[in-house]
Amino acid sequence: MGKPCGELKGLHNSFLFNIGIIRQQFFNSLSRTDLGNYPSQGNPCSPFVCALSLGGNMKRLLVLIFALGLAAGLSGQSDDRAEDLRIQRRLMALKMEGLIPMRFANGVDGTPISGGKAAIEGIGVFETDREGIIAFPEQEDGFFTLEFSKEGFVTTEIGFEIKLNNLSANRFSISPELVQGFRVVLDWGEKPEDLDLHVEKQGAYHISFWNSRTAADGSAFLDRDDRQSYGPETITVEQLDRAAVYDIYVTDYTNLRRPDSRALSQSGAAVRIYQGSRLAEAFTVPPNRPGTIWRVCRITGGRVER
Ligand SMILES: [Ca+2]
Repeated sequence: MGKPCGELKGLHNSFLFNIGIIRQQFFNSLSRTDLGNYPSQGNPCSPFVCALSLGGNMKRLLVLIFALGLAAGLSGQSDDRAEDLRIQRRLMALKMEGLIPMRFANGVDGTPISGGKAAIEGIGVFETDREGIIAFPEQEDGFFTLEFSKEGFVTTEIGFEIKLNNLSANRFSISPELVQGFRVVLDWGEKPEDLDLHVEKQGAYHISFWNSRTAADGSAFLDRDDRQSYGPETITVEQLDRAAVYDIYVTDYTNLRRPDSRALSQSGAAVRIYQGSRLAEAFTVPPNRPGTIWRVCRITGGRVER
């Protein structure tokens, strides 16, 4: 979801494979079609120029200009973006009605959780609709806790702050239950667009979008990368090695070249660590600090260290 992709076909509907796709704005973003399917990178909402090289022969280079909605092959990504905008408009409409909306999503695939129960201390119990949304009346400023439950998901306690009827983050990702191991889920706000979650098992593997997406032995993997705000971005470690040390951190890819940026600190980022069928720990990014890396925590001896 949210990952731009599409198909390249020849005039007679034949699949075109082994074609290099080069985004002109990002010379390093080269991908190759696999049986006609191609992945793409970057912000899908801006028109872009891309070059296609046939079988690596640059003399037969074709240059195409894609604009959003004009290239049929890109309709998948525009659908995702349109859906996101539609949800944002719906949340805005609820706020105009004097309500405070919240969204709940599956931490592994980002889909909405419908029929979930959100019990908010002192306010009431609400059931998520088919878009995973609840809405409750405006409140005085303060700190609140809610307990989210649904069969098949880890019952999760979430603390949040309401300030001038706004939430620092209104989207929460909930982990499906695990049999063993642990799962790390990152949520954040609208800005920056691309945060990256990392889990590094010392001396063994480093899982993130930019490192390995799957450990060599298959015991840990990136379930989901998000590059269009909000998350979730999720890493599952299927086997918890109690003798190992795991470092968990978040980087701000959008502002990688601006080390003094405060965007990560202001992103409302939250990391939840689930073990088995329980929420082990929850962390929120420290406010008002410059930097593009947030060292969240370490897991040693099978326990999360704060
Ligand atoms: Ca990301």
